Parts: sequence; structure tokens; C-alpha cells
Amino acid sequence: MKLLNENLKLLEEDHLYHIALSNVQDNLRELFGDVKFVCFGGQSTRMEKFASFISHELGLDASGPPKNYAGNTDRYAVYKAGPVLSVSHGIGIPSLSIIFQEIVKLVYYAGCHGVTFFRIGTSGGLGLEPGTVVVSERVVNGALEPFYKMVVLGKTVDRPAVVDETLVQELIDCRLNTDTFKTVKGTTLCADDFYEGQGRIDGAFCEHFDDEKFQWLRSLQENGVTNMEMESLGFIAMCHRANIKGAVCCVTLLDRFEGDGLTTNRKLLSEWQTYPQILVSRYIKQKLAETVNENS
Ligand code: R2B
Ligand code: URA
Repeated sequence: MKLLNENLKLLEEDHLYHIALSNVQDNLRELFGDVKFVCFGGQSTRMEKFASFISHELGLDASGPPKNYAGNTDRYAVYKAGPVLSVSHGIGIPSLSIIFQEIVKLVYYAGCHGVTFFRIGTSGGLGLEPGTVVVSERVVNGALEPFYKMVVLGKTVDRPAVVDETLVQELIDCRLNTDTFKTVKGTTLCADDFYEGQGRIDGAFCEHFDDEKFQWLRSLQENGVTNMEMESLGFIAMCHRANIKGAVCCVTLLDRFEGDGLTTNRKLLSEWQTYPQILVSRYIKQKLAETVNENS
């Protein structure tokens, strides 16, 4: 990992404040030096379950339940299962951006090499059967631009959201004929809001009606948009900027042509949320097996 911010060299101590870890007070090399994959997702409980799942898949059950290394704060959770970190990022790019940067610094201070990042999340689909997994081959903002715009020192800067096509294809290749769910490539629209920002008419505020919503959804579909969520653009743009291999893989929880509310029962919604985890776990196992073979 290369240091992308020279200012960090001047710090006597870097407090990774939102995960309650420090590069001086904690031995980050010893704790995290073996990390090869970081999987991000919105909710801490889901990421705890993913940590247990991947721990089981990697045959690490004997090491006990994965530990939350950010346990001294409840802003975010950072579970570790062998070479995999399972990290919660909250909702939206501003929340993601904070944890993303602290995790990049953490893997840098830990001396990790060749780390791959994933966002395994949820989304609303456009014309897809709910429970379908979308691997994002393109990510765009609400104006269909592939840029993550942010204001720095009063000026707007565009950070290009360049997708790693090889990683997308490798994830797609992790599909099995026996899967009970579909996995497709698609264009993901990253919105700044769940309600109006995604064209919903059931928020506390709304100045449009159903017919305008459907017109918009149809135009998105014509432009190749398959699903909508709230972090992909920042995630892909930050991976690209950090020179870290990264991909976004989200399950659709509803078809927005059928409605706005999430009416499916919670049990089924939870099951659907394991689908991107299953795909990514196959990728991780495959890559770890390749490394073992190369070294033997
Ligand atoms: C998907 O689900 C969340 C909103 O419910 C948000 O984090 C996202 O991207
Ligand atoms: N997450 C979103 O951002 N939108 C949806 O419709 C579902 C999950």
C-alpha cells in the first residue's frame, strides 16, 4: 500500500477516531497485517453475520466468534475473520467516506499488501426479480454521470468512478448453475437520498406524482440502470483514487416498477441479503486457494 497523503508522515500519532484505534497505541501490524479482503456493508448486524459466515467458510470456526475491533465506539463495526475484515459503513457516501478513509489508513499502517475491497449491500431494482444480485459494471450519480462530486476548500471536485472490469467479471464468474438466485452485471445509480432522491412518492416530502416517477424510472432503464442505492459512486471512486481493487455487489430488495415500499417479510429480506455475501465468499475462497497453490 502506498501512502497517498504526505501530511500523515508529520503526525506523531494518527487516531482513527471513528473506530477507536490508533497507529501508536494499538499494534496494527500484529492485529491486521494479514488482511487481504475488506467487505463493507451498511448495517453492523449484517456485517457481524457475514464475519461469522466467512469465518465458517474459511474453516476458522475453532478460533471462536469474530471480534469487533471497533468495539470501543458504536459508530461503525470492524469484525475480523482471518484475512477478511467485515466493516459496517452506515447509510450514504458521507458515512461511507469516513470509515473508508480510516480503513485505508488502517491497512496502510498494518503493512497489508494487495488488499481487495467489496461493498456487499442492498438496492432497489429496475425490472429485475427481487432477490437478484447486481454486480456494478458502471456507477453513476442521479444525473447519470460517473463522477463522485465533492466540495473541497470551497471548490467542487469530480472524482471519476472507474470500475475494475476484471474484478466485475471475476465476480460474475463466481455464479453457479445451482444458485437459487440470479446474478447480473448492471449500471447502479447512486442517490443522495432514499426517498425523493430515488423518485419515491412515499416520503415525508414529495412534489411529483406516480406518472412522473414512472417516466423517470423508464428513462433510467433505457439508459441501462438496473438498480439504485446510496454508496456505490463514492465507494468505486475512492477505490480508484486509492489504487485499491474494489467492486460493488448489491441484492435488489424490490422492483421499483412495482412500488416504493419494502413490503416483503423481514425473513426473506434477510435471506436475500446473504446472496451478495455468498458470491463474494466464493471469490475470496478462490483467491486464497490460488495463493496457497502458488506458494506450495
Ligand atoms: C441501500 O440501503 C440503504 C438505504 O435503505 C442504503 O445504505 C443503501 O445504499
Ligand atoms: N436501498 C436503497 O437505497 N434503495 C432501495 O430501494 C432499497 C435499498
